[in-house]
Amino acid sequence: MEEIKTHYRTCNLCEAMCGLEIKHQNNTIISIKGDKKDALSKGHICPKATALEDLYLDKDRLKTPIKRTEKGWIAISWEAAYDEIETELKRIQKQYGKNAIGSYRGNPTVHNTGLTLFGASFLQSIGSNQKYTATSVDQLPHHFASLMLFGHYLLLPIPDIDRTDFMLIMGGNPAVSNGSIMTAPDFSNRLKAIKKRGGKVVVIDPRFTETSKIATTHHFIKPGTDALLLLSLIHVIFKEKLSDLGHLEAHTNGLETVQEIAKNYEPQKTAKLIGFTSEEIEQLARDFATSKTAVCYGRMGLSTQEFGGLCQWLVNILNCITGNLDTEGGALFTKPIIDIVGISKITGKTGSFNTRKSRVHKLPEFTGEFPVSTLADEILITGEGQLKAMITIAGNPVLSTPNGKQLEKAFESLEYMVAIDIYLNETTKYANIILPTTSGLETPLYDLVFHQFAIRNTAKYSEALFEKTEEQRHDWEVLKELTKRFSGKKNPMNLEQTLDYMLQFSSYKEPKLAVSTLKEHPHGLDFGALKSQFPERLFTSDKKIALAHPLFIEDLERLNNKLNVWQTEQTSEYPFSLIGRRHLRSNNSWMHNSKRLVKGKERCTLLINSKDANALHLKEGQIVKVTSDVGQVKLPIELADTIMQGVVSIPHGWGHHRNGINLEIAQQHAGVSINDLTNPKNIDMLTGNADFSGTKVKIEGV
Ligand SMILES: Nc1nc2c(c(=O)[nH]1)N[C@H]1C(S)=C(S)[C@@H](COP(=O)(O)OP(=O)(O)OC[C@H]3O[C@@H](n4cnc5c(=O)[nH]c(N)nc54)[C@H](O)[C@@H]3O)O[C@H]1N2
Ligand SMILES: Nc1nc2c(c(=O)[nH]1)N[C@H]1C(S)=C(S)[C@@H](COP(=O)(O)OP(=O)(O)OC[C@H]3O[C@@H](n4cnc5c(=O)[nH]c(N)nc54)[C@H](O)[C@@H]3O)O[C@H]1N2
Ligand code: SF4
Ligand SMILES: [Mo]
Repeated sequence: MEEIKTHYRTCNLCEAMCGLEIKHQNNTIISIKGDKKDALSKGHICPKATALEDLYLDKDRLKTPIKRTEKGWIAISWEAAYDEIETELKRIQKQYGKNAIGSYRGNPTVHNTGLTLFGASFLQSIGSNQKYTATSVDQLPHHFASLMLFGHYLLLPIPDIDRTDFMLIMGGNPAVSNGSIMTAPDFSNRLKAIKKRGGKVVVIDPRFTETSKIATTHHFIKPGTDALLLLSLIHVIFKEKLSDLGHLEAHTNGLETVQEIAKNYEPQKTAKLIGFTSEEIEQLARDFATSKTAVCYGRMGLSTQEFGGLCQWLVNILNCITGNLDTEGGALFTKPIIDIVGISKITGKTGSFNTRKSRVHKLPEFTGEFPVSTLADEILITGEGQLKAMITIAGNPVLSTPNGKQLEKAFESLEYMVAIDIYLNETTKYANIILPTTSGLETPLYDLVFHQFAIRNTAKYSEALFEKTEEQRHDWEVLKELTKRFSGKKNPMNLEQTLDYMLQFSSYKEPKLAVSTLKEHPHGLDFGALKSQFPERLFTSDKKIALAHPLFIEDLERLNNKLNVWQTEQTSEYPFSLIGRRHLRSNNSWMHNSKRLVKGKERCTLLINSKDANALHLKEGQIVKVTSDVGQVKLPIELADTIMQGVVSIPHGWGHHRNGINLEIAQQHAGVSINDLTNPKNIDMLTGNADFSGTKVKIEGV
């Protein structure tokens, strides 16, 4: 019997980067607990951490390549898989051109070092400009706003939650999601600490969420109207002369323009449409602006709406004009040891917009990718430039992007498809070959992305806990081999060498940074709280913040037109607004195969206000039919007063009843997919991001 050993690593399931302490013996896990000495998380974990064991042991998780044949899926060797993929994709390139191969990269791409580091060069070797990612069903408006305002799409403001006196949370539920574009492990206690030091937390959300429960105040808001609320808050701040840019006074452009346009949004005009009173808006504006420090944080619910781009712009404006941008207690910018933003001084990759348009719907490119809402049409609609093959990497777009059913048809029609994924699921079942990679505890991890979004500058490298088996490959090994086959060039570096190479550019010199140094610090290294970095850190050519970028100003016309529509809104065939919700024991679509995470009360329910349910004569637990303009699902209802009247909610990532998948436990808890109702035509026309917060639906008892 081997002695019991302790392994320290970072959990890679969500953005919180919690440190784990794992006791193990003879390749068996004895316990997974929070690492109290972790530089960032100080012992916090959530229930998903222990599911890393389930992921490791999951019998359904793939270990060797599989190929779809007429007689079903068969295991094949790595060599045979690479050979076939090379032959088939090169055939397609020859016949239709390089742009006939599309790619979609999903959320775990940014949670796995190998996928983050080696994915881009693989796609470069394929040479297609048809790239898609989960960004355009998530945070694209954040990147868009940062590119326009600060000149770099990754220069994202992070709320300084540990020092702020006032936090305004719009469209985020970090008590459950554990924070996003705000790596803040143990968010709930950090929030409670704001209140303990005499500060306030205000949540604005169509649902009284788990975050609302621990906040000071919660306000309902009509889905999709946040841009109006933000404009009205800004209106009041200017009108009452509460604005003060502090140290950024001399480093902005366009302040007068913003001030001028805000004049049009007096609360008396907007309040009713938003679901507030004008007094409430005025009070909120005053509270925010007069607080010693304050920060507005707008997340998913603000990005995935019709005016997502305007929302994220206005969040920055609100912080900036109250002296809370780039300041302690406000929103700050990080400086991680591997500084992807800083490195762009060398690479020049600061982001791009609208350098070309998508073929079918003429949607703008953003930093090399097109909005995923247009993917199905790019495959289904014939013509020059049509997609004939797809590569998916760690993504499940059938469940996670609008109108999953249409995407299924599209995938079915492809000539060839490859999936780099660990499961045979709703998306990968359409692949000809699935290439599985090591996952979770079998992988080394340096969080390239989330150190960039964390509330403190820390650094940590985790070694793999378990050796991969003979048959398994790491994601970076798979990507390297494929890259070699398509580029003809061999990359001499492995994962650690690549990280070492990047660490040479670090601005931190003490201690001298290399993977070996990081290995000596298994609990991570702390480089302190975030600091003010403007104007030096700005990437705009004049080193000023472009407060009134013309793209935003022009887009206001769209909002104003909508304002008129809202003012005259008649009764509709689809009277309810459908929003999503997350659960602490779910992780998008792919963690439902863990028994300990899915057990208990059914979670994929339609949440409806009891008054609305009464009016429709619906009873708790009853099955209802939910219909939108693209589809229909049936599921049980759950009555609650925590959701605004006229709004209903279904969590995303479910719908495992589809044929041909191999996820035994998930199939027993199938649920339905909200994205069988969402419409890819609903997008934020400014940024191209999907707009699924507030999908119009009707509800009938069955
Ligand atoms: N209606 C609605 N739709 C939404 C959302 C919503 O709130 N409402 N949320 C959106 C958001 S924020 C996001 S990020 C997207 C997520 O959208 P996706 O990224 O498309 O979906 P995931 O469910 O994260 O799927 C992850 C895939 O990666 C695979 N995988 C997991 N770990 C690994 C690994 O280590 N290696 C490899 N190779 N593969 C792995 C899984 O098997 C799964 O197939 O969904 C979006 N869709
Ligand atoms: N447990 C768990 N954690 C996760 C994930 C998970 O699936 N499960 N997913 C991870 C991922 S990929 C991401 S991107 C993050 C997302 O992290 P968050 O942004 O915190 O995500 P949500 O919990 O979806 O919160 C969105 C909130 O917006 C509200 N909302 C909807 N429409 C509107 C609107 O029009 N206006 C306003 N003001 N609010 C609105 C919703 O009610 C919801 O409370 O979470 C990550 N963490
Ligand atoms: S909060 Fe996120 S990082 Fe922390 S243990 Fe849970 S899933 Fe892992
Ligand atoms: Mo996400």
